[in-house]
Amino acid sequence: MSQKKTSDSGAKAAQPASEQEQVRWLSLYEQMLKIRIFEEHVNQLYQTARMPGLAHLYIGEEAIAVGVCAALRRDDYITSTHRGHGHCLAKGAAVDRMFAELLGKQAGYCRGKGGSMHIADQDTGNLGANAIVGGGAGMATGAAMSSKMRGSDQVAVCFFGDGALGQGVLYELMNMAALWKFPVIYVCENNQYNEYTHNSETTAGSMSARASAFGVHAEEVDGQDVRAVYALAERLVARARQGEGPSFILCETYRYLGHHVGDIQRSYYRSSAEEEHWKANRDPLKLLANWLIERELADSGTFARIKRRARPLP
Ligand SMILES: Cc1ncc(C[n+]2csc(CCOP(=O)(O)OP(=O)(O)O)c2C)c(N)n1
Ligand SMILES: [Mg+2]
Repeated sequence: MSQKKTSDSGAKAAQPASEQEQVRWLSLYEQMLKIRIFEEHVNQLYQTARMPGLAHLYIGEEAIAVGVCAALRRDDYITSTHRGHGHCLAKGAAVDRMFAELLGKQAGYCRGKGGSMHIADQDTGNLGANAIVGGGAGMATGAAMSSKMRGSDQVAVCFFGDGALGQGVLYELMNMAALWKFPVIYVCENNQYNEYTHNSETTAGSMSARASAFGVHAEEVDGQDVRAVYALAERLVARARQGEGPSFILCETYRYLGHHVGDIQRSYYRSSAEEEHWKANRDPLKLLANWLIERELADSGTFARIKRRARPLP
């Protein structure tokens, strides 16, 4: 089975964007910004001791959730992770109910009983975040199996981190999904770290080859380039809907902040120079903004308007 590298969405970029494309890219920018601002607020809530427990922030990785979910319908399914706020928002969750859940309020998605790592929302096809690393794989594969048995054309997406590649259950499920051609897409968010350990110390061999070994179609993408993620996801979602079976996307990305909000002293496992490099050169919002400005599809006024709209709460 193939393992392709989709690192640049530039092929289309040389041509003038249609109005429809412009609207789409601006919408993706707005969704990424909404997630970023949401996460900054969550960090603030933690730092001011107003939020019970911890949260794992998605800042830096926004292009993956947004690019993939933009290729899905509302009735398609996702499963999420401990770092799941971005997935929930990108799939259509409401910001106020998300905050309510994080704050343990009755108005939250799980009546405040679940908190940051257990947000589920049936209305938007979100089968739930999961504190167990790799724990969403069974649910997503099962949802895809159900879709196939019901003769529906719904697709299921399973988001997980590179650390989940160490969970054996993932391989049992990929094997089953490949054999029975389930409409499931396994999206690996390779942010290089499993908690405080670089994955070079935990993960042997090729990540994509682990999927293709089971006959799961595997592709790699620059997870900071939302246009590339969207283009690839759209192609693989269409493939799954047409009954062509499961696929695996390896997204290269980086979390800007700590493993969780309390992880503020990180120098013992990674350098600030590394963090600064990603923020300065590989930021998904900056990359898309620069592309839009270069093509005269947006200017400072456009971004100011988007910023006003993207504020999580009025
Ligand atoms: C089965 C299981 N083992 C260990 C843990 C503790 N744990 C929480 S997050 C994490 C690392 C996850 O790394 P990765 O999957 O790469 O996700 P990331 O945090 O980088 O997004 C671990 C080991 C857990 N939650 N579940
Ligand atoms: Mg990781």
